[in-house]
Amino acid sequence: IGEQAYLNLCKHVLESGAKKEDRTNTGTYSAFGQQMRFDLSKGFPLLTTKKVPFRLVASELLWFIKGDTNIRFLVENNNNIWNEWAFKKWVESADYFGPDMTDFGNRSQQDSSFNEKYQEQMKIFKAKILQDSTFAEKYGDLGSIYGKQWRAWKTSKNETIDQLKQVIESIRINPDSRRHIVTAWNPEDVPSNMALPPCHTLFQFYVADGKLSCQLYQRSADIFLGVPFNIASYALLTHLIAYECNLEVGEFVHTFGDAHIYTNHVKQVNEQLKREIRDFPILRLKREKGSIFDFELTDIELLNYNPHPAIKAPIAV
Ligand code: UFP
Repeated sequence: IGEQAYLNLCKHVLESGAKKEDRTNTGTYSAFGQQMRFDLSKGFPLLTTKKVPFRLVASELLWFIKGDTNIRFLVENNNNIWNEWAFKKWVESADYFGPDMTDFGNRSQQDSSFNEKYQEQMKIFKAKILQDSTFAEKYGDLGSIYGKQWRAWKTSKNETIDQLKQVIESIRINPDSRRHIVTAWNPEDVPSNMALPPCHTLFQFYVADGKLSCQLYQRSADIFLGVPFNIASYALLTHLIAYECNLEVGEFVHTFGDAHIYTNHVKQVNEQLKREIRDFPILRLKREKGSIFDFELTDIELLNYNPHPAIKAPIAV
């Protein structure tokens, strides 16, 4: 339970995980079908054994909730976590005239002179996204990712389903229902219309004793870099949906398919395992009333977060 559950998962995968090759050719230690639980009434589960950038978690989640799939909103909020996916579309298009950017993810990590060129093109790309709305419409949009599936799932009759609004309605009207589900996994859109087939695949809400709990099924999990972020994101989502439904927060249950540690993260994980757990911070939603669909970043406040320093690691692309 709590942060110890995360550290235990790390230990378990390092000690007993299967050595497995993967799409990115990095290699992983992997375990299938794991679970962690966080009692949200006992603090907000932002890991303390290393610093996790909450601001990025919050702005990405608000972006999903708005149903936005264009990186412009994120870039405006100085959140660059989705830039590479949009950048890829641009550098592979006929509108791009800069130096060759093939395989930029790997090359920028291995070749410093290429990395300079890449950083320069990325800077140009970001500036165009911010300044040129036609360009942003064309190259900033990531297609059928989370925001789209949550808020405007496309049906075979060419209508849309707002899963998030529907699940909020169903929690309010029929809290005991066992059907409070939102799915991001749309077989029709995987993989051709998607930058990345959704990692956080499906989530379900549950109400008991006036408390809202949430369980996420994450099909694939980069335990060191992705998971700390994913825990915080779904914990925040649970808080926001609870606020919207006038409920207290219960538990966040995080269930995994392939939970893996990349071989080039092992050193970092071992360093983190040596650190002592501190108290979780407190989340405060500053709005007295209103809807989460109008929330802004400034409405979300995190108090008493005193983590150990961040630990850097290469991201697998
Ligand atoms: N990944 C996460 N969490 C996320 C996200 C990605 O852990 O929110 F978007 C990791 C999991 C995996 C990789 O290491 O990204 C996705 O690769 P694949 O599609 O091959 O599972």
